[in-house]
Amino acid sequence: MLNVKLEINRLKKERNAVILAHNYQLEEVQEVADYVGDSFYLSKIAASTQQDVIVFCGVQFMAETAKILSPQKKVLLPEQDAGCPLADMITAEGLRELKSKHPGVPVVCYINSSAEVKAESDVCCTSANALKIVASLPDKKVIFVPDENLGDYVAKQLPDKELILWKGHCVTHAKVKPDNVKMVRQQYPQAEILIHPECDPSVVALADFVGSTSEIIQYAEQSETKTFVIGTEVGVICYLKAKLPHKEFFLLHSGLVCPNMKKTRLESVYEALLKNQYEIQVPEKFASQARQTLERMLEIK
Ligand code: CIZ
Repeated sequence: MLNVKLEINRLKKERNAVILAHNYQLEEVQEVADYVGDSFYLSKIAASTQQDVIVFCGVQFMAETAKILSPQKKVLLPEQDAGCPLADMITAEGLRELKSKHPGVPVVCYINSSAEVKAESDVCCTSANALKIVASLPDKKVIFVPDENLGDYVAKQLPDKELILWKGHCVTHAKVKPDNVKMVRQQYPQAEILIHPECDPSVVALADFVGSTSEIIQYAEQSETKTFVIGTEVGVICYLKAKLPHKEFFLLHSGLVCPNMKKTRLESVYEALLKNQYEIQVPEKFASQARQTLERMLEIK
């Protein structure tokens, strides 16, 4: 019988490939990856990797970002239809319309957006650096797209700024309600509750800590607490359990499972390497502008 993990490693060497996996990927995929992390970390790896091929285990906008930053590399997305409903909630045309109502106001786009939307924006951000990116702009008014919840969180942390928000949201994080937080508080009174800013503001308001996946991981590593309830996609718990076996992790809501992230399996990674599929292409007319938007983010320290 074929040992898929061994075959992946063999093909990876043969193709001179690197495997990047997002924190939301299945455990079996995280295990074969060379790098596991959030999109900010993975985009930096994509921008600097020496390998010829990048297998991006994530969703379309992530693989697209890797291709924009490394245009000379072959970027493969193992599951062609692994999309992001949040990224699909805004179009470049919709953004142009919003910009026309606020001439001269800079646009910050969340990395969960298409190349075309990035091309229409001034600077990109992830949930790990959204505060820093918005704070770095000299302007008081900032257009922030497409995640309304993340934008609301940023606006509350930066009261001197006036954010114009787009009404988009992550359908997975939106499942969590304040009652879920109240219930786990009773069930695990000793636990700290760590919540992603893509959740509704009414949920975020009840958190002990609010942060991106990488910030949640770092917080759990550094905290003295032994029990945590995690309010983001379940893949983060797989990572935390493997990294911190002496601590306990519970999921805030059983629906925190991103169906698109879960499309990629070990077999998909194997097939991607074997058949060189599915290659990401970004039309140059968007790619060069989108690259500037991403590079501005990477330059902001
Ligand atoms: O930035 C990312 O990768 C996303 C989508 C979430 C997070 O908090 O890491």
